[in-house]
Amino acid sequence: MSTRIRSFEVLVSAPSRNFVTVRITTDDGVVGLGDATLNGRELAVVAYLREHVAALMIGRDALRIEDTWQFLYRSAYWRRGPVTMSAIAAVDMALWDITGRIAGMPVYQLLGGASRDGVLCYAHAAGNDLDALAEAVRQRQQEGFRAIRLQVAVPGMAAGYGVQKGARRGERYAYEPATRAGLSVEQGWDARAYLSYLPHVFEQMRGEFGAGPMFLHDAHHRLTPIQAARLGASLEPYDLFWLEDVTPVDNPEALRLVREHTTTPLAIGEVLNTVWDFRTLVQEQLIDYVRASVTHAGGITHLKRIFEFAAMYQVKSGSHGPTDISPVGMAAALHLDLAIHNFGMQEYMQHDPRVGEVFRTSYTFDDGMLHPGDAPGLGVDYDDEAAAGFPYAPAYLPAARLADGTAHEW
Ligand code: GCO
Ligand code: MG
Repeated sequence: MSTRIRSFEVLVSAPSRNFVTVRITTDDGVVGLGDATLNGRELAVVAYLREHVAALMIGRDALRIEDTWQFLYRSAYWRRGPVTMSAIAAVDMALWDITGRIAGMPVYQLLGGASRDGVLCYAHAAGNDLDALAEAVRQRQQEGFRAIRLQVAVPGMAAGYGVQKGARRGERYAYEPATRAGLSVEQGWDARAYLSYLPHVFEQMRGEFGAGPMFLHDAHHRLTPIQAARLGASLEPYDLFWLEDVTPVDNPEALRLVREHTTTPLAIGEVLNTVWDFRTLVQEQLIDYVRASVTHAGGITHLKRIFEFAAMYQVKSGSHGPTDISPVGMAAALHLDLAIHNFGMQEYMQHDPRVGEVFRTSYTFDDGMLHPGDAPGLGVDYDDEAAAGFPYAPAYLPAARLADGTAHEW
């Protein structure tokens, strides 16, 4: 048996949106997949992998997962950042996949086995007004979701985060931020209007749906720390499962102020990539959920490290799972979610059906919970023929501006 790496491919396809996939094959023909999709900056990671990683991987032992992670991280010399950490993540996932396939076991078994029966996940509900939002919530509940993220357009504001222009009511795929229609679409932002409207939104939704469903909300880095503190405090009566990305996390100390003013649970981290980025947030217990993704935070090996670090401080996991994480990244997250002790919640935005033509998955959804399945490895296969029908096309994330034209966090 030879577990040496024979080929290293970087595949780009766009079934409804762009995905970057690493495929590693051993001498014996065992194949492993990894997700390297960095929304809106996809080709930077492709170049990193093709030009700077591929040659280093040929001939290495695919079973040396930890050593490969350390080698790629340390030998790059330059530290951290989304491009590097997504590239390393994809290689790491592919090696776990290969190891699982050789062992004949799902990856979660290699990670210590299942710590729970399934993975609690939340869906998105978005609406252009409160009626549309309520309809979306009802639909998600009918689909079986117990936890739902609520986003709504704010009256008087050109666009509300999380709602796509022209989205049909209740539409499951209503939110796909990356647009192919030319360059970045610009949206308006008005924090005063948002802050006074949001408590009313949650009051209405609790009134309509009662105390049962778990509700979440994402402020997408748009508030200053004191605005974030006010939002958290004003939403306390509505019992949020978490309030996400209330303020930009370039400055983690800013969360101290937010924390002093509210007991609404806080989740942060989808733009962070390493355990070091989480140090202040976790050690000072400034957040309740680590929102990093397996795709952008160094793969299974490194995200596990981040979650275990967080566990020491009673901080739980909250893996990022938007549509810009491919089914390979999603599967990797689910194996990890099932195995770790301090699991909190998994985001499950659900891909467009075309994604399933390229990526054949084994994970299942039932009664509000996901399960990675018991296929060996990650349980995902890539269909080259189908992928050929969905070529890459540049796509951009939106941008936001204040009413006077000032550039703002989107
Ligand atoms: C989330 C997110 C995403 C991001 C997207 C950016 O909580 O799911 O905020 O939807 O905007 O992943 O690429
Ligand atoms: Mg988010």
